[in-house]
Amino acid sequence: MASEVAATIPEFPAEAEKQPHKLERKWTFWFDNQSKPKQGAAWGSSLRKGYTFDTVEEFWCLYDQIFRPSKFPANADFHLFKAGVEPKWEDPECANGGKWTVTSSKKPDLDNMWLSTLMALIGEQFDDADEICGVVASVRQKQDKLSLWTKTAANEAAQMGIGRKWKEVIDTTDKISYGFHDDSRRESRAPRSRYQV
Ligand code: MGP
Repeated sequence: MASEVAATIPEFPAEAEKQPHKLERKWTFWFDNQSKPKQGAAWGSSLRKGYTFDTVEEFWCLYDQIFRPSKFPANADFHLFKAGVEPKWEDPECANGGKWTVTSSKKPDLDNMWLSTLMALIGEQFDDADEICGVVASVRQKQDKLSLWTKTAANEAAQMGIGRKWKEVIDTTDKISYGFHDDSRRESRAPRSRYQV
């Protein structure tokens, strides 16, 4: 009898299966709370580097504990960038880049699109992963937005591929636009649309 029972009980997971699940690369969360801006403070003065992680388990722990945009008041920005890349135009990986942007007037949409994008990034679902810098969720009074930052704005084919894939990931059929950081730098307003998909 005892041996029959033993035969039906599944074996405990092997030691290797208990190891954390390693991601392809390291990622860093950043946070910028501008809800109470200091007068005259330079852009980026409230930008803070959060946690760097490289396992699936750490990702879920961080996501559950902290990084859910809708929990935050307006004028907060959340970022997930490749480790070593700062979410700034000044970073060498971003300097010649740009961003795809999607807007949302509903908080749950922002959270859903944010999570889908995070999973696609850490799961390396973009073919041209080298082109990706990271993603920014911007919580705003009127309209939230999500921006996917890429590296080589002038490479239209690469950006169009990424834009199409991102629309699948966030499950939208709305048109999305791509702007160059260079234009934002020069024009100091939302960049004009260079590509659409
Ligand atoms: P933004 O945050 O990219 O525009 O830049 P957005 O999100 O359309 O505007 P918001 O009001 O909804 O936040 C807004 C302004 O912030 C720019 O015009 C710059 O003055 C400054 N800024 C933004 N970024 C991402 C950078 C950056 O990377 N470097 C520097 N130096 N300034 C920046």
